[in-house]
Amino acid sequence: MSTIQDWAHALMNPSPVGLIIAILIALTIPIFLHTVVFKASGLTTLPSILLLSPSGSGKTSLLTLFERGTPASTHTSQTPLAVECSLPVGTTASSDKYRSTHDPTSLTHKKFLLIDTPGHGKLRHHAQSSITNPQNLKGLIFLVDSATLSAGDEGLRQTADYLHNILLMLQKRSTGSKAAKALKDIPVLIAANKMDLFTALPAALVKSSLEAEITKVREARSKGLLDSGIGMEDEGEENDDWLGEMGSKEFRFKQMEEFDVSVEVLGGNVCGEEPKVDRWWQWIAERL
Ligand SMILES: Nc1nc2c(ncn2[C@@H]2O[C@H](COP(=O)(O)OP(=O)(O)OP(=O)(O)O)[C@@H](O)[C@H]2O)c(=O)[nH]1
Ligand SMILES: [Mg+2]
Repeated sequence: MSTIQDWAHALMNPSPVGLIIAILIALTIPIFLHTVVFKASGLTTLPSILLLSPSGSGKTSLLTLFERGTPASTHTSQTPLAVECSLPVGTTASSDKYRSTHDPTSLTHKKFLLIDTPGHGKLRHHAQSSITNPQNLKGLIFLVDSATLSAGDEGLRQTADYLHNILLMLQKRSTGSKAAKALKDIPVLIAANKMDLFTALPAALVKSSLEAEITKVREARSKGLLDSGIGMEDEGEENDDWLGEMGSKEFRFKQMEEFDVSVEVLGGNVCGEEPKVDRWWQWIAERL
């Protein structure tokens, strides 16, 4: 009987050690929960948009325009570059769509990270590693120089080649492992740049010539694989490298929807008398 009473006394009496332990627990649990939950939700990094394209199509110019309001003169980039940008006045991020206009948070503009990558053939691994290890990646902007995309142009072939590889990477992500699938699908904007030049193709034509050229790239790739004997013994392997709908004659960007990759083509220009980039801003805003 007395032992029970002793226990009860010990429990009820304020002891300094018990007090300190209680205070420590009360203070550390919220901090611990905050770090664990916050890290897991990925909110520690800003939403980011990745810029990529062959060299000279205007990525760095676009980055400086978005950051400062005017495009600066540029040199061929050799390293990736990330800058913090905020949506311009008048565009609302889709995640803020239901906020009241009087909400003070809507006065501070939605921030995001714009990542420029080098377009040179030997430096494209930077862009590719950003896709395979995305950090809160919300979208991909593939910039093209609309003035170099006429039929038979070397620029068209190179652009289609790079775009084919990027789309294939995205397609493989969506058909790949469960972990890759759990990552959010990454939408693609094909920004048809340099519309100020009179030799530039209109956006609709940029789209159709890229589709036609990717059809050729896709065919050449699958022939190359067959000739080299890769994938002969294993049908499944070979099919993995076919972009878009299996067995389709012509490649269409629409075929990417099957893999949850949306592709949109919008025209604009970074340089020239007056930059025209509002539709690209709108596209970004809808993804944030
Ligand atoms: N006329 C015209 N020229 C442009 C436009 N956008 C970019 N340029 C020019 O295109 C050239 C190449 O631009 P960059 O921004 O350096 O190209 P980049 O894509 O960063 O190239 P890399 O860094 O080599 O991958 C520059 O001389 C720009 O002035 C545009 O809308 N219209
Ligand atoms: Mg550059």
